[in-house]
Amino acid sequence: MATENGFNVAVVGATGAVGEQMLKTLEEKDFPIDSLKLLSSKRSAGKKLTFKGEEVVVEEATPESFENVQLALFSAGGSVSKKLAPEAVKRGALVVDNTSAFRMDEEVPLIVPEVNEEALHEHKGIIANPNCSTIQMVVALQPLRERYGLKKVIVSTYQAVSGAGLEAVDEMRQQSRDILDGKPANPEVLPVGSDKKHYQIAYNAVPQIDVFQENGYTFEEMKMINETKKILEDSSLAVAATCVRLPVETGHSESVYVETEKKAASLEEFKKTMADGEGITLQDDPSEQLYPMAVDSVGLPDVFVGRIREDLDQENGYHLWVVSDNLVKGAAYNSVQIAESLVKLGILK
Ligand code: NAP
Ligand code: 3JM
Repeated sequence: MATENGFNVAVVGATGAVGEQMLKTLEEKDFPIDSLKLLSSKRSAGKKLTFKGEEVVVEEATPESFENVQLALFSAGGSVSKKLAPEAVKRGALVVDNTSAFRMDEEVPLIVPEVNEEALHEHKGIIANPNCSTIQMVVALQPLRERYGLKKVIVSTYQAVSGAGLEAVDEMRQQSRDILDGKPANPEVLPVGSDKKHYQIAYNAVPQIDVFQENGYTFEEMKMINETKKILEDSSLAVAATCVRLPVETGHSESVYVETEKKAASLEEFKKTMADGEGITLQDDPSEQLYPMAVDSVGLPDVFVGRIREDLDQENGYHLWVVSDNLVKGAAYNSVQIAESLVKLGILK
């Protein structure tokens, strides 16, 4: 039961790149919290983090950590979620999971509140937060889907290094310094820590995010494809993705080609439809060189859309440039929005 003040909340992976944003978002949104547990691996247990001006000691995450917890926000990797999320649910907690562990599970709602908040009612204890690249794309697609209907989506991403965690950010910074100093790059983390080979990210573009699947797509690409169909509840929607890592610290950019069922009356109407979409900020004025850029998105919850053009050959074809902070709307902000929706809908009480 909630006390009169709020909820007993646990953040799993509190010392990570997403965890840091999670604490910031809970603070900024003033989410009602009665007690807060910050959990990590053994490595960071004992470390102190600050929440609303008070020090909180980080504890090692164990099944018992979730006794008396009502809301558990997980972002410590898929294997931690697979092991501990069921333990949290067993002890009565609602879990909002930021990993890919349960996203495609039929019993698990996959939620972007601007798009499918109502699906939260079908939860069985675990709610999944989609992949960062999927979230910003479906926020941009939602107003188009509502007004024109969607037929096909082809996306190429330009993804930031912070999406791969704090170690990857450190690696990019160190490599940049080393290369400028004329030293070798020495890659050890990217593109995927556990994969066979590692490649330089500084001054490079790497067309591999997450591990390769048998069909030649990477897991990140398949996450975008499958999650988009699930969130938009449209298995017949054609979706293709190519995911690329760039030496950008924060802010994912996406070039999105979309074919709609119905053609917009005019490009102006299409742009206004986009501008009126929930969570979207339109930045689109070629005469002023106005378009979204990763560096301008940092720390903000908006999905920025610009460079909107009609395709020159395909009727009902449009091109968009979609940018958002991958750790904010792409992860922490969306999770806390889900928590707020759970309260609003009377599911978390
Ligand atoms: P990160 O910076 O590497 O941080 C990893 C966090 O997980 C740290 O707090 C770490 O604690 C904790 N952790 C690692 N192993 C653990 C264990 N065995 N038990 C408990 N905690 C453990 O990574 P990140 O960028 O924050 O991402 C974390 C996870 O969030 C990712 O693996 C991914 O699944 C998910 N994620 C989702 C999105 C999204 O699109 N929604 C985006 C990015 C990440 P220590 O300090 O003790 O190491
Ligand atoms: C973003 O170690 C892991 O299982 C995490 C891999 C990962 C994921 C994932 O698959 O959960 C790193 C960065 C994600 C994600 O959001 O899909």
